[in-house]
Amino acid sequence: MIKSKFIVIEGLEGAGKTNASICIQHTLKEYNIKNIMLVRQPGSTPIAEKIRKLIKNNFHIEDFVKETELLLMYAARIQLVKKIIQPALKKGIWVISDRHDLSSLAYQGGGLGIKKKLINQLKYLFLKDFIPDLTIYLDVYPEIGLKRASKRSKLDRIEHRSLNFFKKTRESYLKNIKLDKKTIKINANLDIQIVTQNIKSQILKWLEKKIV
Ligand code: Z5A
Repeated sequence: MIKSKFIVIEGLEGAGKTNASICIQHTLKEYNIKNIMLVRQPGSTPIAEKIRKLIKNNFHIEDFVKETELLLMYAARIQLVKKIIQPALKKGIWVISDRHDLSSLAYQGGGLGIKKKLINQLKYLFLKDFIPDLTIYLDVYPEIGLKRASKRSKLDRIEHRSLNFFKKTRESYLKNIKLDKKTIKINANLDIQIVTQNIKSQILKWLEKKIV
């Protein structure tokens, strides 16, 4: 038996996080891990879903100050971690999260220019050393990811930002994952079947290591 784990999927829009989440879930089930919960950030509690709507949809009320955007992301995250994720892990439930704090470092840090030190201080203040056991980072060129996302549905407030914003966001992801031994990078520009196969084999390798 492996103790329940917190697995995070990260990447730009259109990277294929939805597909990755299904793939990870199936791979865990093949391994006889059946107690699994899927969550998304921001969101997945009633309050966090309200914050999600506020962040994604309000183009026209007024511009968000970048620090306000960061604090709202953290408010939603703290609500989800304390109310849902940590209690689930304690009960032996595995949690797969579509995004976590690497998103704040990439979007509000890299994209909007808030200092990394400040974001890390905020994280430590409320979540201490609570970190994912594994992060799957799906690396996609913004041009490709945004094209996929725009085919799927109307773009939201953040998705309307410039290509340069998303280039800076990706650069920040790449810089930050270099420092993190618990992150696996997957080339998400490739055909969806190849990406899925690569995620599956990386998850299986990781699970093997957890058992030994
Ligand atoms: N945000 C933030 O700024 N700071 C934070 O701390 C957090 C979040 C936590 C959340 O919105 C927004 O909040 C997000 C970041 C910000 N905003 N932006 N921009 P969201 O959850 O709605 O947005 P998202 O996470 O970016 O979701 P997404 O666009 O749905 O991305 P995805 O889940 O990775 O994409 P997908 O639905 O899996 O795939 C999109 C389409 O591409 C779909 O039709 C797939 O079939 C297709 N696809 C996927 N992979 C492939 C490949 N390999 N080839 C071809 N087609 C593919």
